[in-house]
Amino acid sequence: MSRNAEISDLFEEYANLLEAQDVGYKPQAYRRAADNIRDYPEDIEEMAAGGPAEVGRIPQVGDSIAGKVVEYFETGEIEALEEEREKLPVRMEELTRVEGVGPKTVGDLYHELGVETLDDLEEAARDGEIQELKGYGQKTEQNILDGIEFARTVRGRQLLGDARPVGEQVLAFFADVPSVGRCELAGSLRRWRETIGDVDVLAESEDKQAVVDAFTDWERATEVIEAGTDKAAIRVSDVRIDLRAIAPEEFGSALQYFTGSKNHNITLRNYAIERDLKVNEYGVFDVSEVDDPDAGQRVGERIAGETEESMYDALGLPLIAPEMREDRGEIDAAVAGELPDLVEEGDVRGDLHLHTDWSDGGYTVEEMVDGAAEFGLDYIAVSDHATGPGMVGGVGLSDDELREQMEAIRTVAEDAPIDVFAGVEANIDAEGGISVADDVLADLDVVIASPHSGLNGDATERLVRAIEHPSVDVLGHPSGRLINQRPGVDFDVREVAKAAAEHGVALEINSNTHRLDLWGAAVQVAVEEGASVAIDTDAHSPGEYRNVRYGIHTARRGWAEAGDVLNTRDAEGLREFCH
Ligand code: DGT
Ligand code: CA
Ligand code: CA
Ligand code: ZN
Repeated sequence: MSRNAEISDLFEEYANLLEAQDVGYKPQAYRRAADNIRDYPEDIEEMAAGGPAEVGRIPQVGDSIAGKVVEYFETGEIEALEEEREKLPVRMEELTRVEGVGPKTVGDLYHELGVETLDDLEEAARDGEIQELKGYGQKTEQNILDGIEFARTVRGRQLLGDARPVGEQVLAFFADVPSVGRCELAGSLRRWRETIGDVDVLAESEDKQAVVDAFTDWERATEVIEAGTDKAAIRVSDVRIDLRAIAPEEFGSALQYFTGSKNHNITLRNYAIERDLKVNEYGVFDVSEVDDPDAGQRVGERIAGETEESMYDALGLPLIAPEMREDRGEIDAAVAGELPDLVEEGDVRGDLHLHTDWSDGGYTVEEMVDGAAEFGLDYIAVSDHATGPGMVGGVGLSDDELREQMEAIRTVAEDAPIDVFAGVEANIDAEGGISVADDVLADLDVVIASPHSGLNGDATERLVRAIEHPSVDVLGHPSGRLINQRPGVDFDVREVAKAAAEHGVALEINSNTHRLDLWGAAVQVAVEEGASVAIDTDAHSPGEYRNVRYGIHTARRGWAEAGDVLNTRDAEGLREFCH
């Protein structure tokens, strides 16, 4: 995993600490370096292993900054940063999240009032201490007060892959709490959205207080944020978990409501109103005989609520899978009886994208094969990196090495318990060309082409050019985005999907939870255009095969059926597609 963002954050903090102490010009240099490190396509940790000169290849990163990068990976800290932190022991990142509070203000407020944290800041503002300071008026103080609440709520969104295991631990915890019946994840986590604001959990019980008490007493809770009579919020591993205890007859309606998305619920509610029905977290109510349906939450005759199926059924609709509840046409499709029969976790039979110690993976071909067999796959394609733009020196294979590896893979395949294909992950260069010789590509079974560094000019054109290459079978992580780190190239998904459908190329859903690339809305377009998708893990170790579920649920977010997914085919079917 790339640590570029981690280093980048440290340099941003360093820049802010310097600026807070009125150091001129240096902060700007560190900020520029931080930006470039964050966006640089090579792994900073690997570059640092090559020494400062290697790190210095990044634009705007001079000797002094490169030295600090190497120091950090060697010693675990940057001494200069530690010194500044000692001089100004404030929570810089947290405080500067308040709109209107920059590093200079943080410095002033620390020196004048001893403000170190958001709580300190709020107290100083409430006590009217800030408006007393030179250069700060009542208006500034009020702005700060207004901004604090928002700064508290915009804590960064967590990756699905970090939040999901926490949510599942909550379910396991409640499975052993006697007063709890049904227990389900709700919210964005149940929809498998790629980032999660907070984890929502619903627990069915006749004794709501007992559920709240058990939850807030959970040993994993590092903080109890709030606790009431029927709901509570705690923090576990930096993730906020909202719990609601629900009476049995309202469990289905609460689950429907709190699963969201908000926009799905709004569209569903409007659909219901046209039919004289009222939908909310307490049930579906027939309000045809009611004068004022808005007079209360539980007005009219209650016709559903105990299960989610009963909710949709009362509206004359089939159950809509949580992953589809994003208000992207799913209610119309349900009304028309045209909901897709979504791909399921057991449907995927092989993995086409994985790495071994021939490139940057940590395990041999045999180990990756055995791991795949153990995980239950029918086949894999070994697809190590080829050299090319964006590849760290030495990591990618040359054409000769690819031929050598191809032989080694064929040898392993002879005795393997599953089918093993020889593949490659070739780079798409800035012009849309492929970084491997055509004759080598032609001899490989599966060719993935992926962008790893910037594409010149029109990214759509470059990707389409790669798709048109006669040997390319899969377009790997098409945008190259890293969630919460870099946006990836901006391309016209529909155009790329059309080209992929025309040329028999599958678009990858990379299951690595930093990528999830393609994402749900893009998959939906791809499927509409008749393109296949390939759900791959990009595993660098056997343990990562299990990440495939994140890709499968992303495919479901894009309305994909098993038939839309290349690697639900058997080995023979795959061979045909890649021929
Ligand atoms: P998140 O937590 O930001 O990743 O996203 P969600 O979707 O989990 O949102 P959250 O936790 O604020 O609320 C959970 C669900 O509850 C949400 O998906 C829909 C429902 N909900 C919450 N607030 C509202 C609201 O004001 N209106 C409607 N219609 N639904 C809401
Ligand atoms: Ca949530
Ligand atoms: Ca919530
Ligand atoms: Zn890869």
